[in-house]
Amino acid sequence: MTNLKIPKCWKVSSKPHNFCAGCGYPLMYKALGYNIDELKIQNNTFVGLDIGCALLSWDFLNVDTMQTHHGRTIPVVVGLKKTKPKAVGIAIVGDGGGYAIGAQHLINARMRNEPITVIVINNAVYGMTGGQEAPTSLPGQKTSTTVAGADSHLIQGPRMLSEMLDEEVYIARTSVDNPVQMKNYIRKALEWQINNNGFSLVEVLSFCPTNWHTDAKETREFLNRMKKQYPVGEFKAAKRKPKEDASLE
Ligand SMILES: Cc1ncc(C[n+]2csc(CCOP(=O)(O)OP(=O)(O)O)c2C)c(N)n1
Repeated sequence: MTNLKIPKCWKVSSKPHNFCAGCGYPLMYKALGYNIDELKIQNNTFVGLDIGCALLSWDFLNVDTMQTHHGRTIPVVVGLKKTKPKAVGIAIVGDGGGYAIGAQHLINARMRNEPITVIVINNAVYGMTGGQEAPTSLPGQKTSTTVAGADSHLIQGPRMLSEMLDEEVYIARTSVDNPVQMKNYIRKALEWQINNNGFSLVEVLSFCPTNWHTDAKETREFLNRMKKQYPVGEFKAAKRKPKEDASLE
């Protein structure tokens, strides 16, 4: 029998999947699936899917999933985690859901150190609705709402969230063209939630050839352009000593 190297928690009956050809989401799911297998958390994991292309993956893995309005997945996963504190809660959102319409939820989940893992798929556009400008669109990027080129915000989610507080969290950025790093960072984020009962986030720079209107070579080049604006790496993994409160002296 052919040894298909797919994760054990992969839902075979839901394939072929619903994503566009060349999309990066399935690559992230492979990395997430291997980690769910290795950590043996398949029966104890729930995944919240934001509206956006994430919704296409409600049955991608054999785990419990739920779907919410655009931008609302993070508070729903926070709420579920409160009812099931021993479960592993994962919120999967696009860059629009995480950094625009749902930004308040992301900021407050991080401020409160909610024990969930957020995976932000950053494809530099609003993918599901036809490639509109997102807060992550690159300078000059042509999108369906910026035909002359985006006047970009270049929102730096991981840096902003890591610098907000000294409190210990795990925050990293990776990209779908580096599967080993992607799997490693997602693993660390899940372990952080499980072992430290704290907040973790991995931003994944991802392909969207459908809305970028790119061929295979141009898709790789666009992702490399994204990496220049959005550096990959771990933003905050180490414990910092709390600052002394001068007012108490
Ligand atoms: C409350 C609400 N507002 C707007 C929409 C319309 N909507 C659906 S998906 C989407 C964009 C999603 O973009 P992003 O979060 O970047 O995810 P992607 O599709 O790129 O993965 C929008 C605006 C909605 N479904 N719900």
